[in-house]
Amino acid sequence: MHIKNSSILKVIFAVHLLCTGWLFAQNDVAQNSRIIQNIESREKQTLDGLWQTIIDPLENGYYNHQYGLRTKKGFFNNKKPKKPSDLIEYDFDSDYQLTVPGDWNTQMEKLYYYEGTIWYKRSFNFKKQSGQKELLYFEAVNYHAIVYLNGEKIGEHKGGFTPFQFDVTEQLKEGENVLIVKVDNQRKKEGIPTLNMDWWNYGGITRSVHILKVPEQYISDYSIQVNIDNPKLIEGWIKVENYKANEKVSIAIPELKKEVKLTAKNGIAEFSFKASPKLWTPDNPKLYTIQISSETDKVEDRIGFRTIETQGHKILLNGEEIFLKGVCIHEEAPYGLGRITSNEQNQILLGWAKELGSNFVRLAHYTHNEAMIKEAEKMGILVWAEVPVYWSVDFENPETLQNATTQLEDMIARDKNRAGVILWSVANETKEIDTRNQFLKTLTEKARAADPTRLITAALNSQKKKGKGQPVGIEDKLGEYVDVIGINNYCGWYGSDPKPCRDVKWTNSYNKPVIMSEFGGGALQGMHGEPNEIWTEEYQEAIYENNILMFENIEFLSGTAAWILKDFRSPRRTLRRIQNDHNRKGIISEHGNKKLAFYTLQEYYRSKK
Ligand code: GCB
Repeated sequence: MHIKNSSILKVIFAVHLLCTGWLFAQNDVAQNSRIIQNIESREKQTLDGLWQTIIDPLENGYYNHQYGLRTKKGFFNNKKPKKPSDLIEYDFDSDYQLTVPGDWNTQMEKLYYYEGTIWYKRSFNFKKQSGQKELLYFEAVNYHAIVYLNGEKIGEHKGGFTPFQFDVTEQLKEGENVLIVKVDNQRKKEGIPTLNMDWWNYGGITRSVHILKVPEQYISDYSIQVNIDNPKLIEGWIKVENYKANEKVSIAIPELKKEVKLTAKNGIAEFSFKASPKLWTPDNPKLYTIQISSETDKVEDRIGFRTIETQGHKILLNGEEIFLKGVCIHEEAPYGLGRITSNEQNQILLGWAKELGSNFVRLAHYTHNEAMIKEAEKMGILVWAEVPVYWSVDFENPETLQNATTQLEDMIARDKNRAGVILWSVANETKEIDTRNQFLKTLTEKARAADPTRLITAALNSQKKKGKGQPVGIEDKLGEYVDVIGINNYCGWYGSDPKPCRDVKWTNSYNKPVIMSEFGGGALQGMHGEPNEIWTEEYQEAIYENNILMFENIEFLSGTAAWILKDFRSPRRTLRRIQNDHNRKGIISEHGNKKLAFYTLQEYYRSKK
């Protein structure tokens, strides 16, 4: 859809939204996020560091022998023997320790393949302050977290890659507090992701945990960007939690000499004002300091302004056509393994993407850490952000849809102010069946309702060859619902030799841009041979050379994202002498060594306008 000038489509869409009740929900969803915006600018107490843990594969600390829920004997009570004859069959304090943030699989050899429950316990001192609220904020826990503070259950969360928070003002005590989290990363049919995937199911409290300190009336959320039709208008809203009637708020952009005073009605102040910011581009990723204040609170952010839209087969950034020169990234640490735990690791991965000549990354296959998105934005790299609706999801299950929707909305809520993010992806390689079409249609609608300003996409692999020597056709029904079509296509790897790829032609049933959202093949870094010898760097290089020739023949192509920047761990990849539990399609090895294909793609991206 050409977002800017398609007024007829807009009217049809609005009527459709009205009929389905979405239009009324639009602002609610966008302004009703479950998490506070911009934790970076908040005063906080960190709960990172060593936690005491108990490995509990049978969930013995949660269920009794009859599989009833435990009460008094639950591990969440953190009981200690009071007299010598007391029988208590667990003790956090003499058990293993694990570091937070971090996955458990790479911290202890015996947890390498572990999927199940581990209990985490952290004691900490806290100083209460009157007039202050405390929010317990988890940046991510994979997958199911049940959280107890001082023996009381305060909530639970499912989904391994999005943040969640609890207001713990009531439960938090002056002095010592005990926080216990049951973390379970067992794969479930109804989960998002589901049972089957091609990455390591790293378990644990994988990202940081904080206690955020906010005033009683606080700025919980805001949205700020230029109008998508008019970049000389800055607009958005500010939300105050526990607001007073007619709370005074303001927004200032000192560099533009702008300060706008507002009154929040029912806690929300909407704004729209004229300004002429320098627009954010990959070559000049300009960010402005923004100050938002209420009567009792203040936050600061760094914001970029840009427009993004489609026009036929083109993607336009600030009104100008852009070709997305990209690479896919898993959130796995460079030079080593396991989940990313520091911003330096984000910087290394994105630095490699830059060196490749990329202006774009696909952050596969789930929501990456917030610092990664911010870092990409600072470096001038456009972002495709994604939820783990991957392969064989339980499309008939309404709970699964609810879970996917929550993950999508939470991702959008967290990153909606990032100019670098241009695409929300709702799915990867799902089977073209009616239940999936309905499920993903709903997700595209939810994404659009939460954020009508960005493009919606999905990575498809349903393209079909129409016969020998015939073109490959993009006809998937989902093409109707997305703005940009992602195509995963392994020409030269799965089922064909590299050479014929150069002659493959494509057709597109939709007047929409297409991104080749995955392509490539495997190679063991350092293994050399003939270009027809599988697993050699030369074979992988031949795949890249021939795919690049094919790309030049696809006139509706508006971007490519190679699979993948770095070799990553996957238990699907069992071939011991080559894979050794790694997907070898990286153009860089897990040790940071570049393969030949890196330079082939670099040459293409450096020459491509
Ligand atoms: C795909 C998937 C990706 C896999 C990749 C592969 O199509 O989207 O998650 O890792 O293929 O290596 O086969």
